[in-house]
Amino acid sequence: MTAADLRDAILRHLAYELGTDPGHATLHDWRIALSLAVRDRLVDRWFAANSATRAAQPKRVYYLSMEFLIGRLLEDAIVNLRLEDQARGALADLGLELDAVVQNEPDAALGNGGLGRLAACFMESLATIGCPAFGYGIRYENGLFRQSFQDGRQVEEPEDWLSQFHAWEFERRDVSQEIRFGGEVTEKDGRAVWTGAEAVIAAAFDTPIIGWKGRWANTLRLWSAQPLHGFDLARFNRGEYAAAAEPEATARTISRVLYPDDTTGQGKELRLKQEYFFTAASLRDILRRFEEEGGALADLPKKAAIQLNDTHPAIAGPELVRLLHDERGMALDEAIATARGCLSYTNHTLMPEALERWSEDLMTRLLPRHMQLIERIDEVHAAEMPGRRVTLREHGEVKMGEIAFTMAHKVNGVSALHTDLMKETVFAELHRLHPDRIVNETNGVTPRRWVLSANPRLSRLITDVIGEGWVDDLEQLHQLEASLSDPGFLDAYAKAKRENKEEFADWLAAEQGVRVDPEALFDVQIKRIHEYKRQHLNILETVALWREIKANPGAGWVPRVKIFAGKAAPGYVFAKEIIHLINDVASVLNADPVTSPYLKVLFLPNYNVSLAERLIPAADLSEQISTAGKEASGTGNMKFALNGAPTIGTLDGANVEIRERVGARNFFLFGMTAAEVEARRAVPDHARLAIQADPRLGGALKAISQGAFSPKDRHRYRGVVANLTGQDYFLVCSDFTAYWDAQRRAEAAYADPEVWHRMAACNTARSGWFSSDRTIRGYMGDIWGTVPLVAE
Ligand code: NBG
Repeated sequence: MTAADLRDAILRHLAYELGTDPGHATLHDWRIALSLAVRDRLVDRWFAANSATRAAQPKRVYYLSMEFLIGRLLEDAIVNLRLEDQARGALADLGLELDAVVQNEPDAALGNGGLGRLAACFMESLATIGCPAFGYGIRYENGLFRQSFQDGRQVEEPEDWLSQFHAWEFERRDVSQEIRFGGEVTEKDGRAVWTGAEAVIAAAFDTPIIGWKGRWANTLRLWSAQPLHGFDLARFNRGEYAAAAEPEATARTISRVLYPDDTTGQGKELRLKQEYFFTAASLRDILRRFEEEGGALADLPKKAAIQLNDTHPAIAGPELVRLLHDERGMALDEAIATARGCLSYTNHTLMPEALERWSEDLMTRLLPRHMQLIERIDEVHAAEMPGRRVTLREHGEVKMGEIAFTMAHKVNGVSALHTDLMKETVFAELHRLHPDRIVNETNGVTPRRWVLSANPRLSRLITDVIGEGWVDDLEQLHQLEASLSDPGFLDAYAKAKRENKEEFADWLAAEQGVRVDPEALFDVQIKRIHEYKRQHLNILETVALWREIKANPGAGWVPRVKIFAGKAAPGYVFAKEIIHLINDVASVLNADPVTSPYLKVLFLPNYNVSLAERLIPAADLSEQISTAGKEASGTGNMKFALNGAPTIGTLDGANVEIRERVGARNFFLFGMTAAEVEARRAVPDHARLAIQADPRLGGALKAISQGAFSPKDRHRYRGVVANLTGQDYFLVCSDFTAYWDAQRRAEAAYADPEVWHRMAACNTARSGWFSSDRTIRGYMGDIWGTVPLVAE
């Protein structure tokens, strides 16, 4: 396809799909027209992959996930179809710039954090590798909330990404499932019959996901909840308009928002309904496909690898048993074994409170048959494993982590450390019973999005030096090793980073009205706000540094911009206070004429994939400072390393593996290990001891508690300070001094450009292992037993 062909296709779509002529087209219209023109090419590849799959009838992968944080899709499609030059040329002919058009697309906010972004990277890698796969999830109308700040406080607004035409999905009116809740279980001819009382329709919307060079494409199928019967005409005619629309409103609630506040009973019920809704619809879809291909039910595990992304779809175990046993008459033991042969489960957190538990009351009310089956599965498991202590229910609650584990043939952690800790902590007893079940698959990220398209300057440089094979064989980055002592290469590397920083600074000035100096060290912490991730450790160090600079402004400080971004869960009060504190500190510091040339603080609102793509290539220093043992893996850490931002971090999650690979000299390590954390917690008064030992920490806490950053409301941070000086469960105080020292080491390195750029380039050259292609190959070999196909 030439640029002229693409231009003609754009004009055709503009006229015949949008009904607009070029004289009246807005940026939005051009973006849709371009998307449709690119989509045409993508659909051809999609059909080719689908027909190859139909012909081969291979084992397919089904990735069930509550989140798919896919972000923008147009650029991905253009890059993977290698249409970049054509798109630039076509748009130039039309007087437009590709970047502006691409950035007009809203992010698909169908996820929250690492778990959802991992699912998106996996979908792209599956397509690049040519592994036949479906992603299954929910088509949230409003996704995750949109974040803004009011007087420094987080405000949540509904995300309306679907209010615009979404060019990448196809509604499948012929594919839908009826999903039921509640009701009762009766018996007929010795079989349980569940008659659900409430019903909704799960309607399918398909998005093609294209791999590198368009070699393969898979489907992301998202379910939307719709009412069984449209609206109630009789009530409408009686003038009860709102009541007439009620069934529709109630049904739509299920696919409205991601993670509705579940601190209330209603919120919990809605969440469980969402989980069952998409899991049940997906399993039926999988069985339908299998049955159409005419296999014997016992062979299901040969044809379907169903991956549960965290516990959200854990109800898949009991549901699949129900579909096989109740609805298809397979013996219970066999149904359990067959389901287990298909299912595998990824654990993404060791935080016990994050492993889902549902009250038996709620389960019995919403899913009465599943509750019975969970009891039966528990009995069967107990019979298989004499002497077992673990149960699937406890204290009136159903334990979804244990159900997922028991019903899976493989369970994986997402980094080496996390997998070891899983064996020792949350799943110790289950691991003892099933010593071969837990495996590790360290996370990865797709280099197409996170290097090639996010960082074109660096990508060009890499390709100039080693050719473009690295794009789908990221270990080839090792070939850069030979250039690490070449001053010409390091200069070019530094120049690319410098230009990325300038571009980011320009964007900041234009979009946020903030000026930063691209010479300064860009120190970046972007991720969900959580106490274990310790954004408050970072801001405490910032306050301490500010006080030092103020006391001694002429001491040759290395200018630094601290950049934060991230959302706090709407019900997580403490996380919201951390956001407020960072914003308050920023107001004071940025207005301080003495210190602001050396130290600025920014909290960018509404963190999303697009912001990460903009910021990571411009970052100098990557903040990965969680309390050791708490961050399962991290994937942002990998993106920073690949893009040449060394890590300041603890020995947690995948940081451990990053440090092993990039080399200890190219990583600013600090803090306690997971084992030391446990020991430290046992020391009475650990926070007070740490504060006494480090006057900088004491001074920073005092400034905050005396209202230095909240002069009109001096006690605003009393709670935060009390937490830190009291229990300090996440050991912010105990790690403070080590963190402070590591920051000074980072500064000293940054002050010597030669040292710094070499260190940064080492991070790029040695991070090739963190490709999600490598991760997916691991799942294919260790868990799924699937092989790639080739499309004609
Ligand atoms: C997150 C972990 C991260 C990890 C991602 C992807 C959840 C529940 N877990 O450390 O916190 O990188 O999962 O595995 O979102």
